[in-house]
Amino acid sequence: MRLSVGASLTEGLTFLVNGDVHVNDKPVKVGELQIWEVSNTSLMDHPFHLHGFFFQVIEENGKAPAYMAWKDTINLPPRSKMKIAWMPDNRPGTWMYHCHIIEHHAAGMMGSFEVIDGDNPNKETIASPTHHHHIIK
Ligand SMILES: [Cu+2]
Repeated sequence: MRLSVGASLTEGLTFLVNGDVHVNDKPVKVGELQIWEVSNTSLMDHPFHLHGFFFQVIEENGKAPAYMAWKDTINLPPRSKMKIAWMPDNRPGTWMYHCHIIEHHAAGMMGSFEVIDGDNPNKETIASPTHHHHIIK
């Protein structure tokens, strides 16, 4: 996912996820490891916050982090990139992530996605990790 800041004639700055505001992201499946790449291409900090789940940063700007820890928020400094891993446990429904700066969140720097029930008979059984690219410009 790409967090970015755009210029808007009417509103000054807009705060974007993947070039858009209030994004509807792809669904994820219960029990399927998520590897997300979150990048900040803007010149300001954006603390990335995932609702309801804890993740581990597995890469910081292409390097292994100094230590592993469970987090639900990480700050993305200007022009930085993090790879995070997390596991959707069995709490299907609509979840969201957003910039933890309330003004950025309110201006649209957020996304929502469905966690799909693993026991649903319509579920596809795919074991490979899903890879989302999220860029913050
Ligand atoms: Cu922000």
